[in-house]
Amino acid sequence: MDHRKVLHEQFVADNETVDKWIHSTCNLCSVGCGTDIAVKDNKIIGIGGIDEHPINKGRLDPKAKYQWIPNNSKDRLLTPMIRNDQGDLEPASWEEAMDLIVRKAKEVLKDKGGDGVAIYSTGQGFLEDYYTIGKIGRAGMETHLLDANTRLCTATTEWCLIESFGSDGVPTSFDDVDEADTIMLFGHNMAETGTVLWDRILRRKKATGKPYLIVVDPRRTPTAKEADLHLDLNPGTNLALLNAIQNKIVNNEWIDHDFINNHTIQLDELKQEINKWTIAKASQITGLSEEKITLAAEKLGKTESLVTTTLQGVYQASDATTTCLAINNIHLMRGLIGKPGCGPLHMAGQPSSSGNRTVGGVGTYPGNRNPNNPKHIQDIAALWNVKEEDLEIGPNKGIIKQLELMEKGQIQFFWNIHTNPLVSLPNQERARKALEKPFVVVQDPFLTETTEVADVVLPPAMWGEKEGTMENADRTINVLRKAIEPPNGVKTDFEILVEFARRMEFKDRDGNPLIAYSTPEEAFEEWKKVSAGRPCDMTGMTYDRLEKENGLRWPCTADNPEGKTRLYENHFFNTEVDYCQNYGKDPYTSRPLSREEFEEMNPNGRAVFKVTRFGGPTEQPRADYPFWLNTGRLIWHWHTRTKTGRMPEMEKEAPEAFVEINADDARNLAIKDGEKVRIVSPRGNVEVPAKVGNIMNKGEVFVPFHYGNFDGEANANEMTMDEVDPLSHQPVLKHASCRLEKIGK
Ligand SMILES: Nc1nc2c(c(=O)[nH]1)N[C@H]1C(S)=C(S)[C@@H](COP(=O)(O)OP(=O)(O)OC[C@H]3O[C@@H](n4cnc5c(=O)[nH]c(N)nc54)[C@H](O)[C@@H]3O)O[C@H]1N2
Ligand SMILES: Nc1nc2c(c(=O)[nH]1)N[C@H]1C(S)=C(S)[C@@H](COP(=O)(O)OP(=O)(O)OC[C@H]3O[C@@H](n4cnc5c(=O)[nH]c(N)nc54)[C@H](O)[C@@H]3O)O[C@H]1N2
Ligand SMILES: [Mo]
Repeated sequence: MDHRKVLHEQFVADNETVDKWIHSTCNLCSVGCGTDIAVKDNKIIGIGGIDEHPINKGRLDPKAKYQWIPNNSKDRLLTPMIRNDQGDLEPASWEEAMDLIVRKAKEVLKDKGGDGVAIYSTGQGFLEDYYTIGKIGRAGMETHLLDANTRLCTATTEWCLIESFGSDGVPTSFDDVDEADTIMLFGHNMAETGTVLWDRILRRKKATGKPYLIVVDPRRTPTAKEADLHLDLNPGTNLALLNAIQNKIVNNEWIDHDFINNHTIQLDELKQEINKWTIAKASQITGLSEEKITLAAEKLGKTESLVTTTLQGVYQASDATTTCLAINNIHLMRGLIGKPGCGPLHMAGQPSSSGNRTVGGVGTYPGNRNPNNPKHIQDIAALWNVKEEDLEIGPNKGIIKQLELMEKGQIQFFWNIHTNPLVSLPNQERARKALEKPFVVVQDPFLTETTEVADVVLPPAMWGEKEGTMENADRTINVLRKAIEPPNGVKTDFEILVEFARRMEFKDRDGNPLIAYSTPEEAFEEWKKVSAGRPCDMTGMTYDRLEKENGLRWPCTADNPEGKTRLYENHFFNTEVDYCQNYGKDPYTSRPLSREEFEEMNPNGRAVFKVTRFGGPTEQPRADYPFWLNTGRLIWHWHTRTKTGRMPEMEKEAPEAFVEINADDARNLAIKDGEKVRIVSPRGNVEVPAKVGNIMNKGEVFVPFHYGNFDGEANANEMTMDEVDPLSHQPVLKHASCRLEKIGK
């Protein structure tokens, strides 16, 4: 396997002949590139980009080319494990493992009811898995404690879309990036985290000069280097910048009065807030020059078409949801939404995190339904043939809240599916202690930091070995066919969930099994009925169409069989009182608004300007901790590296953690390039080599968060903060304070 060749975007092990190519989708990142998997003798031997796939037109990300290597890894788990009395994990049969899990779940349910059990899943699985999790979670275990790593990822996307437009679902699609005159990438390092989409933008820019690119990021990232205008603002000051920009646009009358009058409400309320935001005030807070802010406001105020992307520099920052609301406001005041090349493109990160939100495995309710609207709950009860009172309806509890409930001894059964929280959660020491308390099931193909606290480990089949669908960041549903049979000893996530439901004897109101389907395709067919009439309607899709037509965007119905490139083309939003996904929350206290309050606001199909009051980061650099700590991604690695850490080609590029420091700071602290330093935050510390240069501004450092799963590695999350955004409950992973200590060599 050492010598491989790249043929255009096909990538096959050397000297191998391919028996067959199987239709699939890349499982790294939310772009959702169509891929074919090369198979020989029931082994994956390579991958190729699908030329006709509209999203990637054959292109592949560097990591994607190796994503089948971990499947063949020698250290894959091929049998369940149970922790024995000595505290060690030891191999067990599926029968023993499932039996123990079911016994424990029943015990906790009997003792604590649904408040005692939680499922923490993922944005990297299949829609059919998520739908099953939602159904057995709500109607089987009657718990409201459903969450996923999407809480760390794109919970903010969901909330900002609900607040402004009435429901989740990104208004734009990737097709719009091909038409926009201006693209603003806000806290989004697309060159490293969405390489194929980035390539699409850069090719057009090189050929036509368009789009004008604005990049907002405190670091000089590879993305920022291509920008026409790079705004390297102070960390955590996104909203200060956007408030001044909103003010400038409104006061210069660069606004679309007809659109505002006919299709929006509450601009006057917004004006009262943003009127305070002069360019000078924003300049003082953001550290950007007045000229730069003015230029940005002019560009955004005058461009005829605009796509704005947001990602972790917004979602994992303070004022996360409100910052996105400000971006929605700018699109609304300019009327730049629901038309070609226009609209906010609030990104997803993981390959199917949007899908989990859509079908309700993650604390949402299936089909963008409103937990506070009894009619919607009646709908779900009727569709599932369960009693309304048996559907657990409770306030959404994010993972940080769940940690608190573990600390208190309330959550006693915690099922962790397809995520590695003991690397990826903030404030690791707290997370570790909390996760040591309940009975923990971990479903993962490898031993990880999280399996260290597991009572039972279940080994799942991996990508390429199972069938299902995924929803990418622009509402495209792709189908992934099973390329090979999984290795002996593992089961698919879907099979495990269905088996659990059977053993738990979950029933509908007629005494029939709650989960009546047994294949992913049957689950998809059932889900389609649940989606009918809702924003995410998928009744027009079939697995066959998804394969033949290389993905379809929702909504996709009999009337509209090709799916929708963009939402709200008629400028009618999902804010009717009985259609909307939520009545929204008070932005400062996060108190849910009542139906009466929503009716009083009376949006009735119009979009809502939300007031965007700046709060700023709570933990700020100070004497003991004078630096900003920023964390994030490298092009070479995927999250906690359980996959890319097993790809020699990627490991070679970035084998260990490091800290990026500004050259002036390094000189002041007498730290040389490559020298080891200790980074200390109020919560923990790590020791890593320094990378000295000009990527960072003075007073700011950056540590990639990909390390910590393998022995002796430095985990950035020992230092990060578990404070959350009040609306989306997403943790502020991008900003904490720290100091640097020179330790030499
Ligand atoms: N190579 C690779 N690609 C990936 C992934 C991966 O692990 N590796 N993961 C996928 C997933 S799940 C996700 S969520 C996405 C994430 O994709 P991105 O959000 O693009 O990646 P990050 O590096 O987390 O953060 C983006 C930028 O936010 C900036 N930032 C920090 N603070 C601020 C601030 O206050 N304001 C602004 N405007 N910017 C700030 C950081 O400097 C950083 O460059 O990537 C997806 N793609
Ligand atoms: N400091 C800091 N922390 C962060 C971030 C940051 O920017 N900074 N970003 C956050 C974000 S946006 C994200 S998305 C998270 C990601 O964090 P995680 O979700 O914890 O990271 P992954 O490494 O993707 O974990 C996926 C796990 O699923 C396993 N797995 C692989 N395939 C399968 C399968 O088919 N079935 C099952 N059951 N398991 C499988 C893998 O081995 C791995 O252990 O990290 C978050 N944490
Ligand atoms: Mo993410």
